[in-house]
Amino acid sequence: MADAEFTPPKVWVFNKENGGRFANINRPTAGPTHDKELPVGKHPFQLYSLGTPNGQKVTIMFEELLAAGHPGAEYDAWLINIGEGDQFGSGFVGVNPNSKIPALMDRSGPRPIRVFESGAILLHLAEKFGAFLPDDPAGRAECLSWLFWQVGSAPYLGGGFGHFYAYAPIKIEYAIDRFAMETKRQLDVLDRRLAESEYIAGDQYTIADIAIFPWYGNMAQGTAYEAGEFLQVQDYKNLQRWTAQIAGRPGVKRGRMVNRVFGDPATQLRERHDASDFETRTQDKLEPAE
Ligand SMILES: N[C@@H](CCC(=O)N[C@@H](CS)C(=O)NCC(=O)O)C(=O)O
Repeated sequence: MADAEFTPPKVWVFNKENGGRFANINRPTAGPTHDKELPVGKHPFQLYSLGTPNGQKVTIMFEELLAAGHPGAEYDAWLINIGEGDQFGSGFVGVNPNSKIPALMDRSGPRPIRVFESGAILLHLAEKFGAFLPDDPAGRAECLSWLFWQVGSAPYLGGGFGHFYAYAPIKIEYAIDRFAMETKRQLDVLDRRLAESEYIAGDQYTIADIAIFPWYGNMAQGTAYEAGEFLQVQDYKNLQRWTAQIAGRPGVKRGRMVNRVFGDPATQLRERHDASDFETRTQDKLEPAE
């Protein structure tokens, strides 16, 4: 097999035409590629994002905060099209030097505060509103442990399993086996935890659930990378119970729609600038079918 015989050269060379699904946006350098200011709307929070699992964590958090009675959590959600390279515009890089969605400007105080990394954004908002983060030391430690578990684990699921199973230009048995095994191990970690407690961090719904659901709930529903059958996700009964429970929450249903650019047009609210947008500005209403 040609891959097994590959000998790395002395010095790695960037091959733009590697044939992978995201070859057009991947590059080995950071920093902006062009000047572009970011728009600013009327609300205290300005979110620059896209409805991928990492993006959904933050839109679910905002919708849950609003549903829980925190009107100060009103937000504008602007669309960042990562396929077109919007994440490399100078304004976006100013908010997130790592050029990845989601990125947040908190304009609720005297000076704007930038926050990047979805886990940091969830923690920032939880602390700001005193919501979805237990305040007793043991509950807080459990919640943060699972939050950081998610941030550290999901790259094996997405960048590892998802990339080699669904996006790589060639199917490499070694890579798919390695990351399928790790993904199943992670699903088992969650399944065992959810046999012990209703929610991830205990008996309360927290930012740990909000972080974990968009990745592992999508996986449990079989929608991520269309790998439900391959990974036999229905076997994880406690994870399935929790997934159905979280998916039914009104804030989660709304949060999953924001900045979404795929699927049923009625589920796509590409930009969100007002609570009423869910009724009036979904894609089926903006571009009705002929
Ligand atoms: N660790 C980051 C990961 C963010 C991330 O990987 N974002 C992806 C979309 S899900 C992205 O913006 N990719 C664009 C790129 O890599 O150029 C977080 O949790 O916020």
